[in-house]
Amino acid sequence: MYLYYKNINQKFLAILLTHSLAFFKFLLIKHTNMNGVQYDHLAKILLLGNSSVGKSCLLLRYTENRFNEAFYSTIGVDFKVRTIVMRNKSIKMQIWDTAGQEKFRSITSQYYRGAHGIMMIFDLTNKDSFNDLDAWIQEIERYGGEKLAKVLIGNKCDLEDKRTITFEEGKAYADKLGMPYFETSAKDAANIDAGFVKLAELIIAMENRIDKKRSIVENPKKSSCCM
Ligand SMILES: Nc1nc2c(ncn2[C@@H]2O[C@H](COP(=O)(O)OP(=O)(O)O)[C@@H](O)[C@H]2O)c(=O)[nH]1
Ligand SMILES: [Mg+2]
Repeated sequence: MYLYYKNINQKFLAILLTHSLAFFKFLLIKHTNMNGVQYDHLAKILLLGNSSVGKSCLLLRYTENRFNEAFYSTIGVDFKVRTIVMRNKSIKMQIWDTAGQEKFRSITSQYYRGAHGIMMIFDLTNKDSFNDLDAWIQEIERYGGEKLAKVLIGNKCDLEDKRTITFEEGKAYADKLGMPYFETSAKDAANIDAGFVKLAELIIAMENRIDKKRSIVENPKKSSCCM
């Protein structure tokens, strides 16, 4: 009789152990990327803006701390990754550079799929790139919807004597659309981290808001109304 109970207990312990291991593995898979590095959030970020505003240079500076003097057209779709830690949470940023000719109408809706944030970039020395922002914003609203976090970047602030857009003009445009505004230089590595960190903060805040809304829909509070 004693042996019988001992066997049952062992079986129970074995089952418990197997299930615990499976649960642990599930947790690990959920928060682990393909290289085995853990992260708490994954954010798909798109760099948008006219050709030659400095998108590829900003990406290179932010992910590899390098700068390229030569202009080369991005061939195909390209993304780089950088993981940062904010308030004890790691955020893996998957940052996408636009493919080929960055004319706003040539970017397909496919590119926006699954995106969490947009870095909208213009060149402080090129008025056209600033004037085209309206068309870009329309495109983002059409394909990306309202759930996207956005920041506006005026790049090449090192070229102060060639500047054609003032800080006030850039800031007023961003304020009108409710976007944070940063002036950066990929060449001098100025203010780039601040722009990406702000975008990551907005993405997390937006995710938290969506999670909260979802939990309210899934667990609605019982009405206190009397019958
Ligand atoms: N002075 C200066 N030149 C920059 C800066 N960022 C990019 N460039 C130059 O602008 C050109 C276009 O940059 P690129 O990143 O290829 O533009 P993209 O078409 O938007 O990807 C290149 O010659 C870069 O060296 C910057 O912050 N300052
Ligand atoms: Mg490029």
